[in-house]
Amino acid sequence: MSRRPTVAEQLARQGVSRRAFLKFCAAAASLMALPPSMAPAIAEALGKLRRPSVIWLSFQECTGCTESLTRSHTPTVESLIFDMISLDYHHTLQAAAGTAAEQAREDAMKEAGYLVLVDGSIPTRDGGIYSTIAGVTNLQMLKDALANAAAVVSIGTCAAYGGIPKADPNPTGAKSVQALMDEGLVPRKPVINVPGCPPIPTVITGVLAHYLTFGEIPELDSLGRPTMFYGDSIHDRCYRRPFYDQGMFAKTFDDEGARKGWCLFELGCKGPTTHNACATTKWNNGTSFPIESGHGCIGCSEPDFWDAGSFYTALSAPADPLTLATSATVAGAAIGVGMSFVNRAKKGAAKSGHETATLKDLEK
Ligand code: FSX
Repeated sequence: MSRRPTVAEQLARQGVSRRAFLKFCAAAASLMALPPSMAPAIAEALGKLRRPSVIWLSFQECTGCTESLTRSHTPTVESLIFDMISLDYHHTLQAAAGTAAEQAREDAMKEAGYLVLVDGSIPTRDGGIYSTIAGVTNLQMLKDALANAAAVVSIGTCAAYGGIPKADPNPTGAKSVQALMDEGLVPRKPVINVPGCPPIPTVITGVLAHYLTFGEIPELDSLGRPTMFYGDSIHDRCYRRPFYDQGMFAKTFDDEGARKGWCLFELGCKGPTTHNACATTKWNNGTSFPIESGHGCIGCSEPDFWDAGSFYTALSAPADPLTLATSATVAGAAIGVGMSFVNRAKKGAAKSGHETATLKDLEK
């Protein structure tokens, strides 16, 4: 097998200048929440790195994760990152098809130490027959791919926690990658969960950049998510938070409060119990995120978000014990909820319903 080029060699072949590479490293440092002064060290590490082989397996999913990734604008950090790995197999993006594609996957697995990226959950009922590729069940394909893998990145909530395919009644017996390892159905390897339905493209590439640069799994939270991107709740970083703290809530999606950008908590926003980087990294090249577009967070980066009740029913309180135990800021948010209700009680304006009169009362 021919020697894989280093990242520096690969970029030079593509005409990427040293200056552009350093700029990229500064952006990568920022992505990984590191100071810009780390850029030269990142450049040195990445420059010497041989492009690792990556096998991307897509199982039971909607292709939203790949769609998300391809919604990047070139030239971007995302596209550069993908020049840094050897993406040897990806159902949607690969040029090869049929036997040639499957041969590429098998060839990539001959050299140990590759990275496996998985999107989609894995059906297990009836021997896993509900999703097959080239006649091979997803379960068997994952089992084979993990045998010589260095680590696996579960891209999207389906791969990380089962996601929508696992939602009640889960007809295919869908499971996450981690669940299969815990049950001994596939080889155990280090797992990084990058949930979101779909995940933010910058988060996917940021996690890959970290793994490539440091050669190790980043710090993870108790749900296997990198704390650099999932350490804060949406609520912690939400620009509408000052309204929440003052008890100023939109009551409908088109009332006066909604028009003024007030907090969407009472319209069902799951920001206080959801950990992700949407409020800081944002979407569409940093343009916006759902709350900025006027809709509450649906909590898509949390396990079982689809079965957790209506997206439009308010959380009674940020009561998730895990959240409360691990996030002092969210504990502060709980106090914020209490304060907001006290404020409203004081003002005698805590009427339920949809009329803007309540909002006017609040402003008295
Ligand atoms: Fe799941 Fe991804 Fe949601 Fe869709 O691959 S996380 S259904 S955006 O596509 O897996």
